[in-house]
Amino acid sequence: MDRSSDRGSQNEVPQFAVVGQVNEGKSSVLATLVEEGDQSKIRVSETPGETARCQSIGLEINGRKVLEFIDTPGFQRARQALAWMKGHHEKAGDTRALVESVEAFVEEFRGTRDFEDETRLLEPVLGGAGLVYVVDGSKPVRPHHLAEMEILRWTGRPRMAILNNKGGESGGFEAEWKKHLGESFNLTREFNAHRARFRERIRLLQHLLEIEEGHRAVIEETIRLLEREWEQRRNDAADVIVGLLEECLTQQACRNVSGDLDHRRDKREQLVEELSEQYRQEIRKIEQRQHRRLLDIFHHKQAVGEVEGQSADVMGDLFAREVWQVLGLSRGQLVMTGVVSGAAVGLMGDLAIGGLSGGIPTLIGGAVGGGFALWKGKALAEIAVSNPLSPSGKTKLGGVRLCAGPPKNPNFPWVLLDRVLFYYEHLITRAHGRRDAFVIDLSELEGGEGKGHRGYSSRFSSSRRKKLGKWLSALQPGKQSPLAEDESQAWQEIALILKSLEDDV
Ligand SMILES: Nc1nc2c(ncn2[C@@H]2O[C@H](COP(=O)(O)OP(=O)(O)OP(=O)(O)O)[C@@H](O)[C@H]2O)c(=O)[nH]1
Ligand SMILES: [Mg+2]
Repeated sequence: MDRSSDRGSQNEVPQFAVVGQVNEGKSSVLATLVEEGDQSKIRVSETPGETARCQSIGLEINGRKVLEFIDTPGFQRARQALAWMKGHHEKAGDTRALVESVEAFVEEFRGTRDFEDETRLLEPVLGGAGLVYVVDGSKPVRPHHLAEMEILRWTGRPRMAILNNKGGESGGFEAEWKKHLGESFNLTREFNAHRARFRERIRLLQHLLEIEEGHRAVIEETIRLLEREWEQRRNDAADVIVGLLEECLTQQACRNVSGDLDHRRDKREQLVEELSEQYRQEIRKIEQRQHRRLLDIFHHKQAVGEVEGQSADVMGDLFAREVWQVLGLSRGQLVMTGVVSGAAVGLMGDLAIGGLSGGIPTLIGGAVGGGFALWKGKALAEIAVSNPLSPSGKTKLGGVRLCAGPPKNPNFPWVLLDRVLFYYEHLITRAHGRRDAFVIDLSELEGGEGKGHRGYSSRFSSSRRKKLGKWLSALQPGKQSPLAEDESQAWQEIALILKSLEDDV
């Protein structure tokens, strides 16, 4: 067994064993650190003893393993194990190195049932891995913890301790823990398996560097690569968001119908409702598909359950009235931004001249009442149904071509943008060690003081709203694509927004 501390030439991947008392959150800490949300790859469970064997988990960047962690079974009988080691050490006349008693212990009990977990977890440590000791700082220090710390100290390996506060904000035992850990570990740091984010992951890797000087070059390179890869993810996410808005704002659901429709009001209404629903379904699908791409970018594919091959809905319905009440811009902001989309072009024009002036020839569905009153209550997300082919509304065969979409409410692009930003923020703040369902509850926004719009867009600076607005206004069904310059400026704004969300959290 090679246990030399300078183990590993430059080519070798640094190895760290994650150890600790059973059920303290070792596997969860590791899953968060290496971003592994797949339960079949790293098992996390409330049942103690879930990790029964050592398992090697690589931290991979661009398909290359840069660090190796070993998830280990938890200590179950640390006090008895330490007693055996102490006895062995005394028998040897106290002159041998402490680690020799740890080695003798593993030799003695390997393959037996007496100290199955202890021998398994100590093997990689004696094999040369650095040590990451995980404790739950929300619970008090117990005698078996002291025995674990003592055994780990005896191994002589570089070691750091992690306080994973399972109980939430502050368990009140951190000070006590730090005192004890300070005596046996080179370094003690807090890292929460359920709340740690990108920056904290990077910081933890930097700490590994402090205890494993021998691997400085590899770890520094790893941190650089991770930083670069994170930036790439943000850029990819900006692409997805631009794509989502472009696709949704230019989408319509169309159908050719017979020409006598003008005389059949009930049939017309039914058709308008069918087309509107078809349009809503298509938009929901686009939104879900693009959200899913974000899940992939942030390695969270496993966080969303599948229902018959479709990802389960994590955000509630896009067209729900409540969503439109809290997301998007206020009336005043909309007017100032001058953003109009699709059918709202006409309505906004009417608003500008103080009310509806003879209606809009292309609109045949729903009431076309006065201005913003249209977008209250149920009608908040009402879909415009239009005939884009000819002013007369006739197709060549004497039929009529009806198209549904987008919603009349000019807040549509901003609602879409706010939703995807919420999604993004939840994604980047979700730790991979969590195994509960990924749910975003927009009703959280409904609480608090006062009413009104509480999404991100209503808090943008007016110059940001204008830049985005210019691009969004050009995105309309059947219209030419926006100017490349406007699109590129919008992309940059979105990338900046994403960056600021990372800094805020
Ligand atoms: N709330 C909360 N729960 C946590 C945290 N870390 C771990 N848990 C929970 O604690 C339980 C045990 O977590 P594991 O990661 O499986 O612990 P382990 O130390 O690997 O357990 P064994 O492999 O059985 O020794 C699971 O139910 C986790 O979801 C945390 O930071 N916060
Ligand atoms: Mg485990």
